[in-house]
Amino acid sequence: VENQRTPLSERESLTENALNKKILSVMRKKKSNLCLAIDYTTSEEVLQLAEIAGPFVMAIKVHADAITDFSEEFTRKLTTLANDMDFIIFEDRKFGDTGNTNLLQLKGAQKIASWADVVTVHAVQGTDSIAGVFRQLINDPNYRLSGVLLIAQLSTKGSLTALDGYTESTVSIAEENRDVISGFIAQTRVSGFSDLLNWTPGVNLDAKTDSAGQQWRGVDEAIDVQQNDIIIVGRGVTSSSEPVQQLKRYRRIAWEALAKDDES
Ligand code: 5FU
Repeated sequence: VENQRTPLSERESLTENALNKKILSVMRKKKSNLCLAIDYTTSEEVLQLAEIAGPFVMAIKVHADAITDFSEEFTRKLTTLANDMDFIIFEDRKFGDTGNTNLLQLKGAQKIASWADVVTVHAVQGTDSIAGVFRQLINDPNYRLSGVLLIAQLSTKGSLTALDGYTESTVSIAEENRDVISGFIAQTRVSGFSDLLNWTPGVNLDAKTDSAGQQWRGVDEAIDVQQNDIIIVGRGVTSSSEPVQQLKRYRRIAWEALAKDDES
């Protein structure tokens, strides 16, 4: 089958990309392919849940520009938690402009390149505005940033990423720049390269839509059928009155589904 997943135990040695080597090792150590999307609007709420979630997740995703009291103190605390609890910090900024502007924004008010391990980038602006600029920061030891996820498919209803050729063109950009681009945001597995990781949002075990464009499906669909590597879960956990129970639930179901590859 095209774009079939390689068992996790074989992936690390097949991977050159430094960020993905780290991610794969964290995943195996913590037995987790769960990334938690914490879309709370105050620093305190985000940090509180990050601390609780730390043991169960391999990554925590934030939207810095949704945090109303965002500050350097917040990112200092978040990076300390990430270092102590071994999770990846993922800023879902979705950069999508000229290379020069992308660079200004990465170093700008929020200093994203200084605290995020990985950021999302739209493919729409083309290779020259992506690869060189991000490579420059990723290779600079003064910045924490170590990888990029390209948006190959959005989870939203009616997304234009479904237009003919868009996803395929995105995948080509990634496959040709695998030192910088460590994977995709997608709904289904989009590349046959086993060193590119497929992260998938739009996962919820108890709801299908949010009436604002989001489309959710279950973990079996996302991991078994659509062959993704990592699930990104937001409100399935963050809107629950029992977040720890939900974290354990999503982590267990997603890990069991992924670990099946290594048994067969
Ligand atoms: F690129 C994408 C996408 O295609 N769909 C998404 O939902 C990103 N996301 C993010 O994942 C979105 O911005 C949220 O931060 C998160 C999903 O959270 P939810 O609460 O599970 O919908």
